[in-house]
Amino acid sequence: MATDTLASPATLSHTQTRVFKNFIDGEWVEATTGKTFENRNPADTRDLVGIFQRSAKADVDAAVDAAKRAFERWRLVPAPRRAELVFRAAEILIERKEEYARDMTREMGKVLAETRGDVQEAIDAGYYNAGEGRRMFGPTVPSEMPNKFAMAVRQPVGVCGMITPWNFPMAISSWKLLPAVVCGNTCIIKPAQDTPLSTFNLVRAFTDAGIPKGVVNIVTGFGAEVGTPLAEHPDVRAVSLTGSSDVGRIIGTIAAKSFKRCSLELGGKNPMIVLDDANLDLAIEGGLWGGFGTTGQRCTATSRIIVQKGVYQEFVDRYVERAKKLKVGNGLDETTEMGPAINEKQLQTDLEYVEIGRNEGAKLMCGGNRLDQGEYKYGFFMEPTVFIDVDPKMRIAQEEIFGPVVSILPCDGLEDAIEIANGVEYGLSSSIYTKDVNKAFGAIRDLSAGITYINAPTIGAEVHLPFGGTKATGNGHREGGIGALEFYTEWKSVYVDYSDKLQKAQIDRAE
Ligand code: UN1
Repeated sequence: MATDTLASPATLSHTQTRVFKNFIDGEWVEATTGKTFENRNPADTRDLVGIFQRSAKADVDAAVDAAKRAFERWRLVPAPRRAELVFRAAEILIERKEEYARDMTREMGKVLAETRGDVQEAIDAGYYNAGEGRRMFGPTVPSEMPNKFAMAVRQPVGVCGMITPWNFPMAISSWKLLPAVVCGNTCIIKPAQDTPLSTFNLVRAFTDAGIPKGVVNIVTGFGAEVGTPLAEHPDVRAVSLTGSSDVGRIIGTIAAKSFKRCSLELGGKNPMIVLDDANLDLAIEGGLWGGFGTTGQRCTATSRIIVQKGVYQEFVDRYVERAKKLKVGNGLDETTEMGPAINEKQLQTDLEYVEIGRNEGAKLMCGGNRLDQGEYKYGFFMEPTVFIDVDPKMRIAQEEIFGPVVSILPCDGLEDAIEIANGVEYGLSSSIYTKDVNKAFGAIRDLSAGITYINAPTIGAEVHLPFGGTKATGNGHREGGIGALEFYTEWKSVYVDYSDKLQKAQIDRAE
């Protein structure tokens, strides 16, 4: 496959700050607005990670135009060839894993072990989707009539718009881009304004692997200025968003008006149930990882822990003691266990929920404060926070906070726990700790969520299984594995009549 010549994605200004341009039609170009925005390290805002283009509708239009032209060529490249390119991009990511993980920790704050995992998730998605290039299975079925052949094949949808979040800036971009490209679509991606660099890095791997021009395009900027025109564009046939339920409502409504495919991956308020017979050591370990990993900024975060009364006190005592000891700091330090919030606004939201919880009468057992002295001075840090004796109706037990604030709720037993678990508007992930196989299977059946873990917390999805949720978590689509394939392809049913005569379906019935 021919490699397109590409200009450098970043240029050095006189201050040595890297300036990143949009990537449209195989060229790195400035936004038509002439405006830019800064990407700063949330652990230390003195650290300027890069300067990015503040784009507008005209930039989106240029990218869609390029993607539309590229689609006519790309859809004709055999899927196994398209997949080889994705495979090569994954191999490039392996070589650059450490560099890209460090870039990601700098731009979004989570600890290095986790940003390495984020890059690894894109690699996994690369390998999985590359394999899909030789599958893309469809049904071949018998026809009702003699001498007639019937099958259904997958065809690409066309130009796809992708709006991605800051919490998994490479992994979630890869969940969208990689299957879309293997299926023969062309793409415009608008990364979250807090974390555009990791998407650039992913696309760099693509360009270095030899992706033809126009197949993958990046337009950076803000939601209303880039995301909205992208979703509105009549030539964009599919829109995939991972973000908040509020933004999901806006994008879903826009897409519905022009009958676009639309995949929405939204909020969560994920419960972890701990029954009396659970391995408590394991449950405490899991609850800490699920609650405070990524500073609680996962849509799959374990934000509610529902504990049966027989072990409630012991669980609370031990969990809180451990939470207090978590090492908060800059994620580039290998000993740090929890990084900062992504930005000032998110930190303020987290702190507001602490106030809300207090006013609702939940018992604050640890944390609740901003950390702003010494090493924390220039970042958006907060203590790991645990509320106990939380009532299921309280706002801290109902609303997605997206921060290091965990609510612990007591329950009487499995039935009660499931009722509490299901009593929220979201349904992304869920989990139960028990040694009783009957109870585990009961929970698998009855928890209303797209994902259920047994004896593990609510985080840790693998790329080859469907990812998504029920209720307000989305609109029924799934990413990952077969789910992505469903979204990025259209079915075409094909009938081949080799009887040499007119056969009428439903009418000609040989007796
Ligand atoms: C998210 O929570 O926003 O399952 C995505 C996980 C990760 C992906 C999370 N593999 O926790």
